[in-house]
Amino acid sequence: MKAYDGMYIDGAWRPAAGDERIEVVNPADEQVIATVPAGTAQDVDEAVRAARAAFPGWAATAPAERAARIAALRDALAARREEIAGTVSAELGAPPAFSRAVHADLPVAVAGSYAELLGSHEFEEKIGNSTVFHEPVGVVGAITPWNYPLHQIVAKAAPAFAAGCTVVLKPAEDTPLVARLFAEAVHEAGFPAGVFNLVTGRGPVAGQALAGHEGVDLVSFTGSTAVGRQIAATAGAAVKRVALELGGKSANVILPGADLAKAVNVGIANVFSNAGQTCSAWTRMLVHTEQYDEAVALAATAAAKYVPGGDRLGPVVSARQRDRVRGYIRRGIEEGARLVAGGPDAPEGRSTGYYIRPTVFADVTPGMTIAQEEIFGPVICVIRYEDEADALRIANGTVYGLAGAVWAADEATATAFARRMDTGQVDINGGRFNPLAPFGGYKDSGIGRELGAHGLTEYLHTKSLQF
Ligand code: TXE
Repeated sequence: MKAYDGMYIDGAWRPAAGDERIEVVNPADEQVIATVPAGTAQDVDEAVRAARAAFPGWAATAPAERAARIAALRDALAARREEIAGTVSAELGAPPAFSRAVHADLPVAVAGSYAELLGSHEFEEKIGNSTVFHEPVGVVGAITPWNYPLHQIVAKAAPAFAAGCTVVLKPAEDTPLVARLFAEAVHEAGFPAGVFNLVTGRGPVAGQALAGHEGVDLVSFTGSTAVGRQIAATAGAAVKRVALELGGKSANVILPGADLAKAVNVGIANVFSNAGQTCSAWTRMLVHTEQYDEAVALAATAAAKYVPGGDRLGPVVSARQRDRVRGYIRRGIEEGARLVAGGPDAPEGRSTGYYIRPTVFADVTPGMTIAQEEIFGPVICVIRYEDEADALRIANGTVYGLAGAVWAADEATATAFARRMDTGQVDINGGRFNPLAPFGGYKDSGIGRELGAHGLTEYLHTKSLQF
């Protein structure tokens, strides 16, 4: 077990103000693998001061200089691929192949996209007799979750750096170790002191202090809708910018005429990867009544390939999340859904570790708790629909609107349906992930967009000069 010291503030590791520590647990074997300091309001205050002091200098740099630093950060992250993947596997429990391909490589792609984008992004435009300048908003307070721990950090820090903002990060208490690696990479990339600062700590202490700090101009939060609401209320009262990426309950709509086997198999992989801990996961599979039984059988077969502790399915992050997910599975059974795979008990041979049996529910009706609330585990609900209008009503019938998928015989049919979905992004017939496409939610799934040029805009003010 390793005891890590210090917070990364003003370009150096310095001792935390208090003595309290956070234990980092490996969810695969429940062993404590490390401890990190639990930051206090004092640590947050020091970090915000450093970020404020660094802001004017960083805001004044040429975009090409910021691009060079972000490119160096991308390279420093890429050079740490194995260390990052190993760390995320240890603190989140993700299988090694997924840790490399997604947890380590996706942030490299996102950082790279901002280095590139700065080559062409216009921070100035002419509108009639006005010149409009796009200027950095100032100090960003970034609060991130544990599910894609490094990606969530880079999706905030890279566009903030690109815009000319400085950052104070409070990462999730379950996964602070990869955040420390990120700070090392920032340091190595040669960012000026204070442009990036890291305070590890608990949400209600360090997180709350950061969200409410008067020296923070924008709070960017990814996490639960409940905490997001609190943060938005605090930010609103202070007339502070806020960006929120919250939960989801996305629909995978399989229209008649689609390739059913492909739609079900890709849909299962989408939900069960990362042990179901993906906010954009397509956790409701909507199938036409005539294909329903076939789809349920295909889903059960596909789910059987996910063996807890195997190379595709790790544990969930914590005992708390395990209990939460199992609670939802029990609730589904109580409310009358039909269990066709998995269940609430510990998987065979896995009494240690926070493992969940990959679970497929059939005969789920749209009003059931498991069809409405975000479960955040390897659990999928297969829901029957009668016609397209019914499918659309069900797809739009939750408080969330983050992502989704539509499968149809042709792209035009799928696109027409997707345009009527109240959701931020939809994959058409298994469309490929695009790191430049805006990502974010409608309804209770959030405010604002991350990634690409839209993500950069979140961190910019506009100022117009009239001539
Ligand atoms: O989230 P929290 P939790 C959803 C998912 C999951 C549920 C609970 O459904 O089952 O949320 O997860 C910090 N002031 N998502 O409890 O608490 C906290 O320290 C300021 C979806 O882990 O929202 C962490 O850094 N900050 C999601 C971050 O908020 C506070 C990803 C997220 O933790 C705070 C994660 C406070 N009062 C969970 N309280 C997604 N959208 O991807 C906590 N935090």
